[in-house]
Formats: sequence, C-alpha cells, structure tokens
Amino acid sequence: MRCVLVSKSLDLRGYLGAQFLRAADRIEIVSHPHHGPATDIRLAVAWHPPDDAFDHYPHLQAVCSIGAGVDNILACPSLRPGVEVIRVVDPAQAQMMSGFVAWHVIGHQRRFATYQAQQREERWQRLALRRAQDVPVGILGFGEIGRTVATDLPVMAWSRTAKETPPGISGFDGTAGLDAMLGQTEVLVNLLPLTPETRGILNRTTFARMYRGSYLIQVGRGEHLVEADLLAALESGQLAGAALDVFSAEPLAPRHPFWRHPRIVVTPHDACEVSVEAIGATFRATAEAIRAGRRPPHSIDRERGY
Ligand code: NDP
Ligand code: OXD
Repeated sequence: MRCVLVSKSLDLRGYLGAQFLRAADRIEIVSHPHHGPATDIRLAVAWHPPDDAFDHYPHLQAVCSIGAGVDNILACPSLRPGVEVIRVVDPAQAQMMSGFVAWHVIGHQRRFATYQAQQREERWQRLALRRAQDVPVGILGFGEIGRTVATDLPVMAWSRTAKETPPGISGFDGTAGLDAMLGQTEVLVNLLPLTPETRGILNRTTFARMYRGSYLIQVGRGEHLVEADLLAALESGQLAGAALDVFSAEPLAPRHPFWRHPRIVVTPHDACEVSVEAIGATFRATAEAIRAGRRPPHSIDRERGY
C-alpha cells in the first residue's frame, strides 16, 4: 500500500519529519502530485488539499487530517463520497488548548489589557479585582477539546446533542440551550468544528445575548466569525475584548484592522498543536484498519461534517 501527502499550504514531508516517515512501516510515502501509477495509493495524509488533488487517486479509501479539524478536507471538491476522513484526537493538544484558553480567561478576569494600557501611560492605578467564580465562561463545543478545557475551568458548555456533564459543568444543547447559555456568559470560548450549521455563529445576535462587556476567545475556525460584527461589538462596548487565533484568511492580511485593534489579541493559529507522534499513531491505526477491512478509528461523520 502507498500513501500520498497532499497539501497546498504545507510541506507535509518536512512537517512530519523523518520519524513519521520511518514509522509508516510497510507503507511507501509519496508526495502530491504523484506522476507514477496510482492504483495502490489507498491512503492520504492531507491538510488544505488542492481542489482537484483526489481526482488523481481513484482507489483512495481514507484521508487522514493532521489536526483535530477536518473542514479543509471536507471542503475539497475532489473528495469522493465514501472515502473515510480521519481526524487526530490528541489529549496533549487538548491540554495545550486548555492552557491557551485559561490564559485569556484569566487575562480578562484580571483586566490585563487595562493594566497594559495604564503601563503605557505610566499610570499607577489599582483596579477592582474579581474572583474566577464571578466570571461565567461558556464554551461552544463540548467535544474532545471543549471537555478538557471545561474540566480545568468552572464552565457552561454547549453541544449539538444533550450530554451528561460532570459536577461543576452545566451542559446546554440545541438553539434554546444556546440562548440560555449566552444569557449567562461573560467569556465565550468557541471550540466548534466548522460546518454549514456553525458557519457565522459568532455574530451580532450571539454577542448581543451575552453580558455587556463580555470577552470572546475564538479558537475554532475563522469562518465562524462575522468580522464586521465583532468590530461593531467592540466599538459599542458590548464586547470588552477578543482573543483571535483563527481567521477566515490565514495568514491574517497585512493592514487588517484586527492587527492594531487595542482590544484584540492576535495569535497565528497557534493555540495548540497536534504532535507528530499523534499524527503517526492515527495514521498507523488507519492503515491497519484499512488492511483489515475495518472502519478506521476517529473516522468522522461526513454527513454531519465533523
Ligand atoms: P469534536 O468533534 O470532538 O467536538 C465538536 C463539538 O462541537 C461537539 O460537542 C459537538 O456536539 C459540537 N457541535 C458541532 N456542531 C454543533 C452544532 N451545530 N451545534 C452545537 N454543537 C455543535 O471536536 P474537537 O473538540 O476535537 O475540536 C473542535 C474544533 O476546534 C475543531 O474542529 C477545530 O475547528 C478547532 N481547533 C482549533 C485549534 C486551534 O489551534 N485554534 C486546534 C484544534 C482544534 P455533540 O457533542 O453534540 O456532537
Ligand atoms: C487542528 C488545528 O484542527 O490545529 O488541529 O487547527
């Protein structure tokens, strides 16, 4: 069996490195575009594949993402129906995300931006302090990563389907659940996958339902956010600030208004990362399942989109 590496934005061979290539035991790795015979290419590892990439590999059975998100693979027009799409589930990545979210939640709670502004003006002024339990945090998405973040913070969490939640976490689901959660939320963390249902969910209506002076931590996908609505909510004071890690066009364009906005923190899609070891383990489990004629673990539901 052979596997093709497909990406228009990353040199996957360099990214995955020699250790991954060695560990791909008994599987020959080739890079797209592969000009030789393609009949035994049954596997791909992909990240932002070119539109026509999969047309070249008619016997493809599975495409492994190198991240938790698969939106960029599902959006590829040449991905045929029936091809399994597999994502990486990496507890270390979820923990890294938890640290990122905690950084910004505490930054908001402890009014870090105000202290920074005061420092720039050489102003010595103590501010009223709040306790963590006085800052209600709502998470959009209560999946592998949302659950890890939630266990590290007292939170509310929203998902598509109802869940049993551990003590200390209040669960919400469906449209009514979203409204109910937003009505009690001061920090909103977006950890949703990008699907037709979730595109544009961070919009003026969502912001208006939250407390005045709320904070947004946007770590899902850029297309979840209606950028003009965020700028308007910051301008009106409905939102006090936002930490943005993902953008609809990455890298963020030069002179984009987010770069210099005093109440926006920009990070370069760097909230956390999947380890090459986790990608390797996913890849090996996928190859093993394909050989055995089983459905690979962590295959996503293509109908649902995640
Ligand atoms: P999971 O698939 O494990 O969880 C997705 C969660 O979103 C589930 O709780 C699911 O609900 C919920 N959900 C999906 N659609 C809806 C909807 N229409 N309404 C309400 N809830 C919905 O994903 P992960 O936790 O592993 O990752 C989540 C996302 O985080 C990724 O898809 C990616 O976009 C982003 N991400 C960003 C990173 C970064 O560096 N910035 C790094 C890693 C991930 P249910 O439980 O009911 O199915
Ligand atoms: C992912 C990401 O999906 O890093 O893993 O965005």
